[in-house]
Amino acid sequence: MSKWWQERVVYQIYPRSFQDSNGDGIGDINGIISRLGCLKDLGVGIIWLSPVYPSPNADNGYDISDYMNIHPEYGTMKDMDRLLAEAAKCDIKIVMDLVINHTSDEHEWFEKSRQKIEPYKDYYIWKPDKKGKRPNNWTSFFAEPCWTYDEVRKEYYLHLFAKKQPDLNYHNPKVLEEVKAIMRFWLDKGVAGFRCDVINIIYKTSLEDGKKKLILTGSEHYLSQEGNHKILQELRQEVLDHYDCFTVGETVFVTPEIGKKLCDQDRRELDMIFSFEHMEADQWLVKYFHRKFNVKKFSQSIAKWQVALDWHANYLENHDQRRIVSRFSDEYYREASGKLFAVLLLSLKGTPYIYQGQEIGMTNFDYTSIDEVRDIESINVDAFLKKHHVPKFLRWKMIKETSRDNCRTPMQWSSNEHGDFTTGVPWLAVNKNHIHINVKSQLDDPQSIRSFYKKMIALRAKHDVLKYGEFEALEITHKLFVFKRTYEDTTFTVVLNISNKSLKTEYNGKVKISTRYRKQFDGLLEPYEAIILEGGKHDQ
Ligand code: TEU
Ligand code: CA
Repeated sequence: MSKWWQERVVYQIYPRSFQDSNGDGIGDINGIISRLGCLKDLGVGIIWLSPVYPSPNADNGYDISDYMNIHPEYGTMKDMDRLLAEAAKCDIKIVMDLVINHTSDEHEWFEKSRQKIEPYKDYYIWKPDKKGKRPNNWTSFFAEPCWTYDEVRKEYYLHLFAKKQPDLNYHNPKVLEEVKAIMRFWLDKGVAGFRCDVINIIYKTSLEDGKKKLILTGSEHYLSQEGNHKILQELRQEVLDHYDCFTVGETVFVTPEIGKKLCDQDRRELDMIFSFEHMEADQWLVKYFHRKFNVKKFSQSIAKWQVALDWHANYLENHDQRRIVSRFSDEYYREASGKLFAVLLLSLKGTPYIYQGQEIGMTNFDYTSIDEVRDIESINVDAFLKKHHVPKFLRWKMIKETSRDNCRTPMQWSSNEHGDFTTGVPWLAVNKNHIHINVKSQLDDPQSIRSFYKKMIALRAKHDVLKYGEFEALEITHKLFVFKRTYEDTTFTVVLNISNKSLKTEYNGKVKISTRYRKQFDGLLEPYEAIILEGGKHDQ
């Protein structure tokens, strides 16, 4: 039996950059409410809201100081309740971001923990120094040491991300009880589930030194540990099972084998996960070592995960990734590739996640210096490279290619000043190309990328084969990705030319949907052309 979260399309909102309603330059909840009609029109059925909780914003809300409240920058709890009610009227469900690996160092629990006030004393991972050195040799995700010495408690605390994001201690059962209370609080309000931030690293089995590695030394002690699986099972049984909701896990460094365990409907942990492998097709080891986008690697990893899991969380963009039309294509082919990626995303098996702005083909930022960047990860990396005497032009090249701010520039609603994102000064500059890339101009243009997304979303809604069909890769080359979806007696064959060259293929026939409005396909593909061929089970 299918579930509502398999039928619907998710739209991710990064609240800070979506729509400002009061002119302070920061997107907010009332801004979101004012745009619900637009999302409804697109065909969105679920919104995933990146964090809107009180936060000192060291990592834009992924450092939470109060889980059961709303940051005044974004509005009030009343506004949040209104958002839930208004969204429900549009038949849109809302999923919250659950960030429970760490809190902010300004959370009351941490303030008390550093003073050894019970019951908070062991809510975090504290260790004395090791003969004048840090407690172990682990390294963090954010290019800084992952232990920071606290002058109050006179001990080190662990943080796998920024130093303002201390990791919670899941060896203390009280911490999990707090998490359950937070989840129930939001579920009782009517949220439809959670996107669970870095959810496969919350349980640290030991704090021993790790094997020295180029990245994430120590990760063998916390990546997808048995204790982590147990926690997920407990949250499912004690909390989630009592509501009509779903969870999507952001799981880092997962393999298909671990992914299978996490999503296994008998083990009952998560409903689906985000994997990262397809996002690594333009890097060596880490994203800072950028290399030419490898279409074959990209398509192969998508195919691998499609086959491995019964249900997947499919995405091409989010608030941590760069824009696909700039990254996996050439902006010269923005229109064509924007539509091609819409075909890809919406014809894979699983729940599709669209990131704000993706539906109009927004591009990477147009900044020219690090001074315009706000992303803590970029700022830390720049400082790290500077310390190692990397020259400025090279540092900027690396940051420009990889910064998370590439996708955090404000939403481009119109060609007006600041794209109608705000009437004030935006917290992060709006891309100058909002003059020609914006929602308003695409709304009524049947040829626009947005209209194409709308059409693809409707097509997916109509055809079970796109949602539930078996996936089979037919051909993967350095330019071509062809796969087939089969459900009962229907097949859809998806033919994608992920290159700027014209290509001949052996696949041809009647076209169901095309990025070029073809009815019949003769086997010749234009640059970045995508088509879906409809056929019976025994065709091809
Ligand atoms: O991201 C986890 C994560 O793996 C990222 O830090 C990733 O390594 C990086 O963004 C790649 O550029 C989640 C959130 O999505 C991210 O925004 C947060 O900064 C992070 O967790 C900490 O909460
Ligand atoms: Ca505002």
